[in-house]
Amino acid sequence: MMRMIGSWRSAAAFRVRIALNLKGLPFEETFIDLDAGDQHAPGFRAINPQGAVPAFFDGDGPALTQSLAILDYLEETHPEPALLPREPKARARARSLAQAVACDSHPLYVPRVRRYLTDDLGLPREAMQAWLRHWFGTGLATLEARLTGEPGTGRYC
Ligand SMILES: N[C@@H](CCC(=O)N[C@@H](CS)C(=O)NCC(=O)O)C(=O)O
Repeated sequence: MMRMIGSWRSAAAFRVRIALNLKGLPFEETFIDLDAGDQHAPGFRAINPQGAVPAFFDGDGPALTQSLAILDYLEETHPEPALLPREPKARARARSLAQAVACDSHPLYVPRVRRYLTDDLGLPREAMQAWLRHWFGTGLATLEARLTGEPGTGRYC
């Protein structure tokens, strides 16, 4: 049985949940509360020392972590229906779009970064929210520009 530890509003967990559903793979999901700090509990740190969701299990552990690595695992173990196009340049483009979000914009506004800005650097809440809006906004603007302008864009992303 496949199993995921996620969180209801986690973008990284959404990536894996969407892939599992697209591939029609049954799975169980348990949620932890990131606002309550469940990701720092010793029990969860033993599963993922990074203190981040998703943590994914296909049968026995240890858990697989990092959403894009989990997507690769699902693609390799359950190739159909494929998440990636077949043609190498189209595959590179799909990966580039995924990495633009998962590697460049999303890491800038995860809870641990937001908390560091307010609790460690003493930034007022409004300044932290301006940071959040800035990186969310530039990330989404890039994605939108690419999806609008690039010939490879299909119906869904
Ligand atoms: N690059 C990782 C990101 C994992 C991540 O940061 N997840 C967030 C939720 S979307 C999290 O658990 N954050 C906990 C924290 O920042 O304290 C992935 O794609 O799986």
